[in-house]
Amino acid sequence: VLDAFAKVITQADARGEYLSAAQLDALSALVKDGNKRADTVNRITSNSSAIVANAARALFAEQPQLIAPGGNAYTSRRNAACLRDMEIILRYVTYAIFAGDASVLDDRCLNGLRETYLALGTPGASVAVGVQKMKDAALALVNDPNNITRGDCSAISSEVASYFDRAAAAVG
Ligand code: PEB
Repeated sequence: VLDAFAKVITQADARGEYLSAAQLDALSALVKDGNKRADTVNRITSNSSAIVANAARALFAEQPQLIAPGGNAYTSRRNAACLRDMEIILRYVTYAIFAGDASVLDDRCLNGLRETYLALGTPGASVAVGVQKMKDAALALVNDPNNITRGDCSAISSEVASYFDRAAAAVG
């Protein structure tokens, strides 16, 4: 598991080089905007149950075959497993946001997930739709107009979006 600092240091060390000016600038920007990152993680984390439940409800409304007899999320056991999976993915996305790096998401959540879903007969494309719905909810929180401090959240927004997109692409 790497964070944004460890990633850059690992890369520089592999070449036996000092950190470049561009790398130092990028890491300094990360520190400067650290409150946006922490606030983002805090907002998503404290709304995680609603994010997961709403995304799953919307997914099942759009794809009712999932919860109909024979569907992969049919029976309360499988329905619960589906909600649990969405919760796991969201949790790893929040770790990646805080770390500023996707490696924790890749290594501990997405690695092998496509194959797991193939083996289970779980439709990965549907999971990807659920992840996109969580993304929309998360971005709405990040860009909440009732921000305590109004500021430019475009960089953190696109970074947040990229982790959800990465999760969706890994299974979809
Ligand atoms: C991945 N999901 C399931 C299983 C595993 C995962 C390993 C099998 C074991 C179990 O049931 O617990 N586990 C999960 C994950 C990590 C992990 C992400 C990462 C660290 O350790 N079914 C649908 C929807 C979708 C869904 C599209 C959006 O129709 C999910 C939710 N996952 C789903 C379902 C099962 C499952 C298991 C329904 C149960 C399938 C079954 O038992 O037949």
